[in-house]
Amino acid sequence: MKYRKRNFGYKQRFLAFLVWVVLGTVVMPISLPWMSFGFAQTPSALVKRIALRIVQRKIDPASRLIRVKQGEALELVFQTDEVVDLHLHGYNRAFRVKPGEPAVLTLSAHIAGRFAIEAHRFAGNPSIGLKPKSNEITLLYLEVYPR
Ligand SMILES: [Cu+2]
Repeated sequence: MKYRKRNFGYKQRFLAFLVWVVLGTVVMPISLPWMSFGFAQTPSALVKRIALRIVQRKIDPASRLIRVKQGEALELVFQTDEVVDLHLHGYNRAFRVKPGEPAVLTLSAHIAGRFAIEAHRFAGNPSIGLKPKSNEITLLYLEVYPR
């Protein structure tokens, strides 16, 4: 009887070890990315992300007017074919965008109104026939509607 009991205990410990191995190698690696994905998804789902591409000193006509509601969280992702200094009026945000390096302007649209996003300086890009230029050019408008 004593021998049987000891044998049963060994089997139990072996089963517990198997469960531990299965949890560690299969269940946790599968569930952890899903858990973190869930946490990351909650705040980013509330952010309005808008891609904006500057080509030959212009924004695509369909994207020249951004309309949002006051209080909305925005991510304006700029791409460009030459180095350009941008300025969002009203919110007074100035930033530089370089080719091959998307620049993200994060913004909480708390001020209602119509605001120009201007290019203050283009650095030029000889490979596509662009000379440096320092005029202020309005590329697009951001319209923030009151709640
Ligand atoms: Cu400006």
